[in-house]
Amino acid sequence: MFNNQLVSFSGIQPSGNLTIGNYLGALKNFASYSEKYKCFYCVVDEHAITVRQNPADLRRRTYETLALYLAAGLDPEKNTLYVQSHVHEHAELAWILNCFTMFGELSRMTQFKDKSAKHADNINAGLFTYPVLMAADILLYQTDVVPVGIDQKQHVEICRDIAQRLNQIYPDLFTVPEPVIPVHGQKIMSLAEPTKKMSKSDENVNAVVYILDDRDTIVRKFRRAVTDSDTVVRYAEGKDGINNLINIYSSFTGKNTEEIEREFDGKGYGDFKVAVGEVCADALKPVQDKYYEILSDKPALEAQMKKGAEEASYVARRTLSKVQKKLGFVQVR
Ligand code: ATP
Ligand code: LTN
Repeated sequence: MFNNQLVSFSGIQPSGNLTIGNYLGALKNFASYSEKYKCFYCVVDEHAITVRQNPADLRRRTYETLALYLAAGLDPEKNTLYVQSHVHEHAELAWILNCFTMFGELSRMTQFKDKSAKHADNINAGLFTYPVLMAADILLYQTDVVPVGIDQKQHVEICRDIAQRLNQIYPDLFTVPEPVIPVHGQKIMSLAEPTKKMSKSDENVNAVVYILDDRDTIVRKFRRAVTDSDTVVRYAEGKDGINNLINIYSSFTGKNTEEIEREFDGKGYGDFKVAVGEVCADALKPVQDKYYEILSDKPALEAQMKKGAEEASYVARRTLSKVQKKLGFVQVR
């Protein structure tokens, strides 16, 4: 809660071009909280450096990710939109939370295991304590709900464990947050290997549909999507490719599985793939148009970042100060 309002918090790493997985699993849902919640949406650049980043790319993507937040319909008057490294309280609270997080529990995080396998030459301490910084992000704002894709559920759960642990020692320190995971967009799979999550860091560009892909590219990628040898559009166990396309179609149109199966009754996979590509391209077009307009005005984006950081800092400072006081740090301000 913040000033008697429920709080929504989420973040996206500026670690690559955003995909329709990021859009359907997270970004698209952020705006739905704007009316009822106090919303904080952050570009988590400090999380991104747990994997090596080229500085020029990181800088450019930080602007681009913020521009996509705005283009996806997040009104900066109703939402606090900012960059994580602009609010130093995130890193400070993360240190404190590190001292209340166990080596064993961090060792069980599946994202750590996956990323360590993928970046075997750079298994750094930041990659290991990544969930602690994420817990700091969330807890600093006394967050009630965290809209994320299902891959982040385990991280929100460890954040809850950390909050509850501290609350037991220092009563009423933190709000314990809940993850909010969309039904159909919770895990969009790769178009080339539908048992794998669609990821912005995938090297195969044909496996991934980017939010900024043009119409022809989107339709072509869906046409080439890997499916099985069946022809009937039906959601069924083991049909990972077609299930993924049904989920994507459902997320973009709001139609449920039965409606979709009925709509494509008697039509083959080919027609369905083109239809998925078209609804995806239609839904992304307004976001893309707005994005290019926003990105063309860098000073305005920077002013936006500054305003967001000031708003976020105000709340973050209050929580950090409360934590420091309860822990026994001397405050002389
Ligand atoms: P990376 O490939 O760099 O690890 P990512 O594509 O997994 O990145 P993140 O920045 O880690 O993206 O995720 C931002 C948000 O998007 C998170 O809430 C995450 O759960 C969601 N998300 C990412 N990929 C998908 C996906 N394929 N389906 C649904 N949600 C997703
Ligand atoms: N870990 C997330 C990004 C992230 C986040 C957060 C999401 C960082 N801090 C706080 C929700 C709340 C990811 O990898 N997708």
